[in-house]
Formats: sequence, C-alpha cells, structure tokens
Amino acid sequence: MFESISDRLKAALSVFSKRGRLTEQNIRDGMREIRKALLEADVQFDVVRAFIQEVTDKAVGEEVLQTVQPAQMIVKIVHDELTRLMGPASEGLAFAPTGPTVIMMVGLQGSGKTTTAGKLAGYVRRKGRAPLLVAADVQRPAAIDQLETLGRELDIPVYAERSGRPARICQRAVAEAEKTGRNVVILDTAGRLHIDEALMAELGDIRARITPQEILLVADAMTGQDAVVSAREFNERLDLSGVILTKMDGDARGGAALSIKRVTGKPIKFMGVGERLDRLEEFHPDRVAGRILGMGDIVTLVEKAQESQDQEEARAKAEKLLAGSFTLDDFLDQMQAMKRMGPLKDLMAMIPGMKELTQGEELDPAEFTRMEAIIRSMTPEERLRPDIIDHSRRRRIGRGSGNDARAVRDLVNQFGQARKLMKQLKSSGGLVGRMVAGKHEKRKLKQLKRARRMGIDPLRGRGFPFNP
Ligand SMILES: Nc1nc2c(ncn2[C@@H]2O[C@H](COP(=O)(O)OP(=O)(O)OP(=O)(O)O)[C@@H](O)[C@H]2O)c(=O)[nH]1
Ligand SMILES: [Mg+2]
Repeated sequence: MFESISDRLKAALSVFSKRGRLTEQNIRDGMREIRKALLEADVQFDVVRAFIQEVTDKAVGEEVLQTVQPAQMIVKIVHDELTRLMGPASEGLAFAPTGPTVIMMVGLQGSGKTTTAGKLAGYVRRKGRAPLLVAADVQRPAAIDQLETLGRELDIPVYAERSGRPARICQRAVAEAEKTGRNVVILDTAGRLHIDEALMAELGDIRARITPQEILLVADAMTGQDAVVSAREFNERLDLSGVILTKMDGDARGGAALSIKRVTGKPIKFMGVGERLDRLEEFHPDRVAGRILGMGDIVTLVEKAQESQDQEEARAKAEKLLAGSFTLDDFLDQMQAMKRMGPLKDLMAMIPGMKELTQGEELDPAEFTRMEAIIRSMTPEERLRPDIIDHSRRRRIGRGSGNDARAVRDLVNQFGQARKLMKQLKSSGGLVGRMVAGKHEKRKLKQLKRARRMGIDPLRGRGFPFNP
C-alpha cells in the first residue's frame, strides 16, 4: 500500500537530512521534489499546490530553521499536513438513536459495493450490532446471488426480492429488520459503468423514502483521479456522508486517498485492503500519513492483534509470556494469531523501521508453515521443555515433519532467542506485551494513541520517530 508515493516522499525528504543546516533555498529545492512525488502519485493539481504552499510556509518559518534537527521538524510538518489533508479524523459510523440504522452503499460498477457491504456487515457485528444485508440491485439476478452467497459465508441474513422497485424493496427490508430485531440495515445498490440519470434517479428515490443515516460512496482507489471525479458527482447528487476506498492493497498510487477529502469535503471512513471479508480497516488520517512516510502504524497493529484473539485468553497469555514461561505451544499460538491478522507483508509494514530492517524483502509464509509442522511433530513434553530435545529427538521430529534434524535445531534456537527477547521486553515494557494484551491494556493503548497524536512515539522512548 502506498509503496511508490512512500518511496518517493522518503527520497524527497532525505534531501533535507543530507544538509547540516537548512536554508530557505534548500527547503524550496526539497519542496520541489515533494511536489513531484505528489503529482506522480496522481494527487489532484490544486491539492498539491495548496499542500506545498502550507508546508513551505511552515518550514520556512524562523522556528524550524533554528531547531536542532530541522530535517526532523520538516518530516513532522509534512506528516501533520498529510493528516490534515485527509482529515479531520472520521467519527466512525453514525447510528440512529432509535430504530434500525440504514447504511446505503453507492458507487460505480465493480468498485466493490457488494463485497464492502459484506465486510461492513461483519464489522458492525464485531461491534455488537445485528446487521441485515439488502439486495437493492434488481437489474442483475447475479447481483442478488452474489450477496446471498456472501450472507451465507458470513452467516448474516440477506433480504432480497427478485423484482420490483428498489426503493420499495428497501422500505420492506427496513420493516423486516424492525420485525426481526436487526439494528443495522446495509443496502447494496446497483452500479453503472458511468453516472447516468436513471441510476441517480433510482438512488435518489431510495434516499428520499428511507433517509439513510449513512450514504457511503464505494470508490476504487486504483482508478485514481477518476475515483475523485466520480466522488464529486455522487456527492453533488446525493450529499454523501462519507467514502470507502477499496483495493488499497493493489498498486493504487495514493492520489485518490490524498485528494478525495479536499475535493468533496467528505471523510474517508474505511478502506478495503484485500478481497477477503475481513480485509476492511477504519481510515485514520494520522495513521495513514504515518504509513505513507514509512513510520509504521503500531496502533492499527495492536488493534488487529486484539481483534484476532480472544481477550481473556490473550491476557492470560500475555502474563505467561512476560513471566518468561513461554513455551513452544505459545509460540505456535502466536504464529496462528498472526496468520489470522492478515498477510505478513502488511503486518511488517506497520512496524516502524521494519521495512528498512528487512530491506524490503518479504518474509516467506512457507517458512511459517514449516515451523508449524515442526512444532506439531513434537510431544507435549518437548514443547514444554525444549531443552530435552537431543539429537535423536531432533531426527525423529525432523522426519515427522518432513525436515532434517538441522531445521529442528534452528527452530529450537530461534525459539530460545525469542524467549530471551521476551524477557528483555518485559523489563522494558515492550511491544510484544502490548500486542497480545487484553482488556486491562486498553488504557495503555489509549495513552499510546494520545502520545502519537502529539508526535511522540513512546515505544521508542524518544521524540518523533522518523529519522530521515
Ligand atoms: N484486492 C481487492 N479487491 C477488492 C476489494 N474490494 C472489492 N474487490 C474486488 O472487486 C471486484 C468487484 O467487487 P464487487 O463487490 O462485486 O463490486 P460491485 O461494486 O458490487 O460491482 P457491481 O455490483 O457490478 O456494480 C471483486 O472481484 C472483489 O473481490 C479490495 O479491497 N481489494
Ligand atoms: Mg454489486
């Protein structure tokens, strides 16, 4: 995500750190590079101009030039301006004070409405609500089938009628939700290749009859400026409440994410980061700015870890872990929890500095599978006390898992190092403890978020983390 813009911006910013003292002239030179990076990422021209103006004004100010580390200050200014550009922070979904909340998904054909309707239904259910999915696209019978398949996969009910006026169907769906106690109704509407009168009239009709709490435009981030143009048009006709950008996992250049808020005035509320139904993330401008500048996104990582583990279980594990009684079974559990959190590559990108550490190389998921097989070939006692694993045991475990004895030894050594690391982290109150933390760690997470907002990264125990 954001790879090309991220690399270019970092390159542009490194211009600053190569100079000891900054002058107004080097700032202007650096800004030219940043401007190029943004334009190449397909950010709208006017947005780029305003952005560069703001950053230059702030950076040229006396205060920055006089600070000890002017280069770091400029990174901070760019970070803050990126955050402002995509913000203010979205307030999440608006829910109706009484009766079912209606969320209407609109967008061009193939932008991801149906998939995102499913993802969003899963999301609100994780937040403790009872969703109902509604097929409001009667043009194509296949569209109804697709939603019904999604509903079965998620185990979430779907309301569909094979013919009739979409607005009427939606009204009956809301009545059905009231009757059956579903409190969030998600309308999956029809898409068109281009915005046309018939589609807008149909959507306007639904809007007028139901008055949804949310009208969310689903826009494909890969289409760059076209996504921005369609957002403007949909907004003019329907007065959107927000935008969901999909396919952010692809090689989208970032232009849509950076321009939509400024152009439409409507916040990006979520982003789709993969085809799987759990690949939806809340859109937090400050975190996204951090990712673009290669500073990682620890807060999202911690939240993902919390979501993918049972809270009580996680708390017990965290305690065990920090007490130093971490076993190979726990190691296995952690690997599985990580797998549930999503592709390894995405997770790595959220850890500050990790990309530099691994030099952009991807970790091999096959390696994970191999490690799992080895641990599974061990007896319960061996998993608990790996020090009893001698050469003959190594050979047996190796054979059982389709590996050689050396692979077993490597894994046991690696585990030993992980255990040592855990102990060190315990004394520094470190990251892994937070990652597996349970309920009572929520407070710490809040403090962490607050600190990040103020530009401090407490995990590193010093000031602004990025050192260009
Ligand atoms: N990689 C990736 N693919 C996505 C994402 N969201 C949706 N897709 C894919 O995009 C394609 C179209 O998605 P749909 O949900 O059918 O799109 P739609 O807007 O409902 O399409 P119409 O109903 O034809 O207008 C599917 O192949 C989805 O799997 C995402 O965040 N990442
Ligand atoms: Mg669809």
